[in-house]
Amino acid sequence: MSEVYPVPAETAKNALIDNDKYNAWYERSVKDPDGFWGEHGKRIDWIKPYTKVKNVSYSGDVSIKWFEDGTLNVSANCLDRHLAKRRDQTAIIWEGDDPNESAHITYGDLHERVCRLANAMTDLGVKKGDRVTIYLPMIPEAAVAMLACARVGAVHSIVFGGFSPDALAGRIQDCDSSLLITADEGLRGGRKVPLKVNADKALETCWSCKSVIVVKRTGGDVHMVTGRDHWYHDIVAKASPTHTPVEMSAEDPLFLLYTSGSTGKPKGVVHTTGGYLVYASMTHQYVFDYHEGEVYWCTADVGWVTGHSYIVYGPLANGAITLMFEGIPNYPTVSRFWDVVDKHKVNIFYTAPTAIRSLMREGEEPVKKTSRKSLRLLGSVGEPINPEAWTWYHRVVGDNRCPIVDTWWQTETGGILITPLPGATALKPGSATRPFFGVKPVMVDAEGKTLEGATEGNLCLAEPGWPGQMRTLWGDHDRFIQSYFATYKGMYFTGDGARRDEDGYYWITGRVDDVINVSGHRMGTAEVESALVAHPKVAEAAVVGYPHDIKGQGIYAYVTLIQGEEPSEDLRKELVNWVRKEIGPIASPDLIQWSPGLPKTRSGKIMRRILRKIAENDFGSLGDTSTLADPTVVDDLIDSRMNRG
Ligand code: 6R9
Repeated sequence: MSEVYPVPAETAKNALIDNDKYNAWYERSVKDPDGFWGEHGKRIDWIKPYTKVKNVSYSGDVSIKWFEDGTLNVSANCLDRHLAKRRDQTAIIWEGDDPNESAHITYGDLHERVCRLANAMTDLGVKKGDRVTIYLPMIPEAAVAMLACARVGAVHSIVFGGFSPDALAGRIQDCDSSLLITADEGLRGGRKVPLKVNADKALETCWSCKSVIVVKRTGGDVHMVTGRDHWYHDIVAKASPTHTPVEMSAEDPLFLLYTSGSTGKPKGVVHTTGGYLVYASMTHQYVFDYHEGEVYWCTADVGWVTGHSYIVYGPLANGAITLMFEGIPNYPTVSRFWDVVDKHKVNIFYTAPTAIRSLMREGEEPVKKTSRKSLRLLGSVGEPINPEAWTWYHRVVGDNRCPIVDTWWQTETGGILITPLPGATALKPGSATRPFFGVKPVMVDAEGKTLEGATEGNLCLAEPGWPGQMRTLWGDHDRFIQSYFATYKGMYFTGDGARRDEDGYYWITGRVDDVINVSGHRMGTAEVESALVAHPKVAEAAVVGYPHDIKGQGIYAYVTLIQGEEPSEDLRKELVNWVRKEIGPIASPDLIQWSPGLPKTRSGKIMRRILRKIAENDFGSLGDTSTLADPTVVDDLIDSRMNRG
């Protein structure tokens, strides 16, 4: 039995939703989705109100539509509608990498900046439906660029600033972006990131991209291509500060975001306008129990879905104060997070387990020497949080006072799906607890049989569903159906395994497909493999995850060299750097094992189950190895395994 943390009295006093309300709302949301979402859809402003609410089918061709005959503009919802009341209220608190740099941007300022960029983009020929790739550091211009796209009806695709030129190029090409918005350089932990240099390299192979807008962040020397490249500050200075938002249909795409799947090619997840915004704003309000005037900080990067829904769209749709942080948790010191909390009087703090674990390693003193008395609620996202990290977060960071919302969701789901609500849910360390409104988790076994009661299995989601769900994969609806709706008929398969306990609480156990989760970043093992085999000395590679103290999972690569090549320390380093260059630093293998042979079935399939076990240093229970073409390979691999911890 795990320890239970009841709702603290202080939280219960002001909470938006208590347990009775949760139960009543949940029941209605799954029994009468049209009634429930028909009401809650009104939390945002519509140009033309919807008359239809839900039109969803998880079978056949799979079609997901919400509020389909309504029209709206997301930027108007995040900005214009707040101006009467909040023109002078802070929208974004920006905290720079350098602790001496920060800024407050009001709703009025933000509105003007977005209008100017929207006009400048229009002058560059960007129209409704065009794709715009954003490759920016964590600076306010990133939010401005997103909202300017939404304002003119362009579909943004943000590429994380840590990705390589090749990864950026692939994502620009896949959606034929006509505009790229980037910066001269990024700044993280005192180090410069050569964004414009990377962008120039990427654009050598991107014919669709006709214009580049460059934000001056560091003032570093960059090459500007005449006719193609424009300084952000020049074009916005010339642009008009007012702009009429473009009327969009609820089901027009708002953004796409590439994420890793179990094959090599990243998937372009498509989110649309109306349902996404309703869901992002509603979850932001209720999961974080957001109250007027509170300072809310999500430490994610806008390059990930968490940054989209919970730094920009959810909070701004709610007229909240959202903090945007350019830096990293351990620069200039390991107290940085808590210094920022004190500096800006942060009330709600949302981060990833990997950050907690890395700070936990530094001991309590760097936390305890800060006040943190403004904190009221903590959040976690990105990977399972181990109970040890959870209790440290609760005790040391939250001084036993702040509830923790462990929020489970995915790029594909647009918003949080399984989570505690602070005023309603008793917490169990390590459990994401219960479903949000409209979300119907179903546990199935490998054969697709539905499992009832306390059980363990694969996590699927059944109808009715929630309006923030992805609609398709960019340009590949078949892959969308195959990836998510083909494994278990009539249900969305999450790719995660889970346990449901006797109280109906969910415990996410991690991915059951070939996706690994490294420091909360999703990585397809196939992506790392294809980067490795692209190296001229590599014949074959197999990549699996293994338990890692800080990162959650580390990347373990088995590499077979081509005939005549000898393993060496230099080659190992070369391969690590190669993968960094091909994909980005987040994909660097932690351990590389030289493998003269890989365990294969007689039909030539690599038996990953065995490779996973060896990487986990758990080779006592390899299971059935009788189908192996050459069972002696396994003994060799065990003998030279890299993880003996
Ligand atoms: C939001 C985000 C999605 C995958 C997901 C799961 C893991 C996310 C989690 C969690 C356990 C949580 N995950 N939150 N696992 N507990 N609270 O992270 O999206 O980058 O698409 O990753 O992350 O495995 O399937 P994304």
